[in-house]
Amino acid sequence: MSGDRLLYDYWRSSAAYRVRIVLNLKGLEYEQKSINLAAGAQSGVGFKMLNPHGRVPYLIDGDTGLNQSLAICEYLEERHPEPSILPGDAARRGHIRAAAQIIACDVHPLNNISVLRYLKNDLSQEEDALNAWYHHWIDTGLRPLEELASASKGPYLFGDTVTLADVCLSPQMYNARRFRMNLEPYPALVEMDKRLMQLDAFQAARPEAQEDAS
Ligand SMILES: N[C@@H](CCC(=O)N[C@@H](CS)C(=O)NCC(=O)O)C(=O)O
Repeated sequence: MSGDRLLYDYWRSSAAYRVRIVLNLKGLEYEQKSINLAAGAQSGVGFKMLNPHGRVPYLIDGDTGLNQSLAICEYLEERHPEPSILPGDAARRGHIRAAAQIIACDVHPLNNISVLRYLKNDLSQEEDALNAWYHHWIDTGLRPLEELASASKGPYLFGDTVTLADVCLSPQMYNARRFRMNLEPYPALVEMDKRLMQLDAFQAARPEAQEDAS
């Protein structure tokens, strides 16, 4: 079965990390092909022919090839509804998607590798400016999520079950640590992330557990 499912991946990609978590949560086997983003492999002809967007993750599932992590996660949810990462009624699912999108749409795109390279190489920004930029946009996303985490009646962002919002949270927390962000202002998120990282699906998806980790 895993022969039918191939994830174009990179150990440090937080967008690919989300997809790895969902595949693991749903117990779906998959093979991985590493696209070395640090070496620029995302711009290689072979990968660009497959995925003109030139970014990971990219999932091949049988006859289907898909990019965009949230689209992939929702595709997997529709194909394999249990356990659900979008539980509840339309309103609840809307809230879960909104929290996930704070990270995936409002924070992550501003801190992506190509954006940071553009700031550095084309706009001649120094390391300090890059760090200030990076931390600023993470903070704008983590603040409202900290409120959500504090108000949650369960161990995860939306109560007792792991949802798409948690799937986006842990990779973002990993990323923030990697760029030495001070996480003291977000104690509820730090605790929530610790609980999430105790789950097998999250452990197996963490960057250092990937074969291409260096
Ligand atoms: N919105 C996309 C973002 C994908 C993305 O930006 N991936 C990054 C790694 S986390 C990437 O491949 N970057 C390569 C580049 O910017 O050149 C998603 O959620 O899948």
